Amino acid sequence: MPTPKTMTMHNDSAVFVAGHRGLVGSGVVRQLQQQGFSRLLLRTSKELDLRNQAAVDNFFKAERPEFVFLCAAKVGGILANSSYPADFIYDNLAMQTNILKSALDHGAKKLVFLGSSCIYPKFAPQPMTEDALLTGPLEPTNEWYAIAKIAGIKLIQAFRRQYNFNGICLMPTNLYGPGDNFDLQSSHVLPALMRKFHEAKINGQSQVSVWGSGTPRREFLHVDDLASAAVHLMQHWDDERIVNVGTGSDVTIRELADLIGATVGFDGEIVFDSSKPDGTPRKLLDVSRLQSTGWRPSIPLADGIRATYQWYLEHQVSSVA
Ligand code: GFB
Repeated sequence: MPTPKTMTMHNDSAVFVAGHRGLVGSGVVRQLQQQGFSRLLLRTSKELDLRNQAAVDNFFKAERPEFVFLCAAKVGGILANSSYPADFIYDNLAMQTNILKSALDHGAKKLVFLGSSCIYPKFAPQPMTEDALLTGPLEPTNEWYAIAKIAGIKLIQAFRRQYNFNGICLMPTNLYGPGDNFDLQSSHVLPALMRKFHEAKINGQSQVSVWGSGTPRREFLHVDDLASAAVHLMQHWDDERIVNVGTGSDVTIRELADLIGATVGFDGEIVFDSSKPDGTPRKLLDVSRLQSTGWRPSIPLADGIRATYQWYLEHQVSSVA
């Protein structure tokens, strides 16, 4: 089987960042701009509905992106995932399939696909190596999203094998940072707690409710680190083997809550709401494959939380009721 040719992005390469308004896509755009890439192709979801195959195909036909970062995805926290299973499986399957097929048909040189650490089995040995994929049952709260992402990986591996298409798959851990979703129902834990603690401090509340038992462990990566890894791997990884992207260390939800509470300046009580799900007990990535490419994260969690809180303070007016 022939191996796809190594392809390097140049500053004037046409680069499509799908989902550039989201947490990940906006981080990738900032990273590309900082590194001097000047031909970025960007479309809002209003301008281009990625679930519409004909629209996606027309876009690729007209613009001929050479490199593609597939950051567009329907994402959300534990409650959103279990409340809207159809959106999480359908939207993700449709967007990624349309983009991949058009990238193949219109000669894109390389594509980076972003998956998620929730593709691994609920009780995978920790830290989770890439080989844990498809070795056991998934966490039920997010199996719809996980199945879509696993299908994306398999689609890319099949395109590589059958069509010599140069696509690579990165599996990021839980992400956070500027541009995150702070809606209390649909967000992930980190932005949700930041907003809850902030509003409790402003309103003089003595308690904040944190979902679940506080014992699950999660690994958090700042989106600017993820974006730097994605650009690095676009330039330096050419292999059908998937690559975990994380920090290699994790915290309990209780520790995270303490850290965010201290950063925000909330000095009341934290109460755990056991009527809400815990989800996977632990989700720590083994990052040896990533490290073997020479990449390391640079933003410690405490610094990242401080910077994200600063961003939240500057942008919260429109996001807080
Ligand atoms: O961030 P989160 O929703 O995602 O929840 P997952 C992580 C943990 O934080 C769970 C707890 O144990 C939650 O119960 N938690 C505590 C909270 N308070 C809150 C809160 O106010 N809001 C939220 N959202 N959680 C998602 C998956 O799983 O992670 C997705 O559903 C995706 O598929 C994403 O993989 C990265 O880590 O549990």
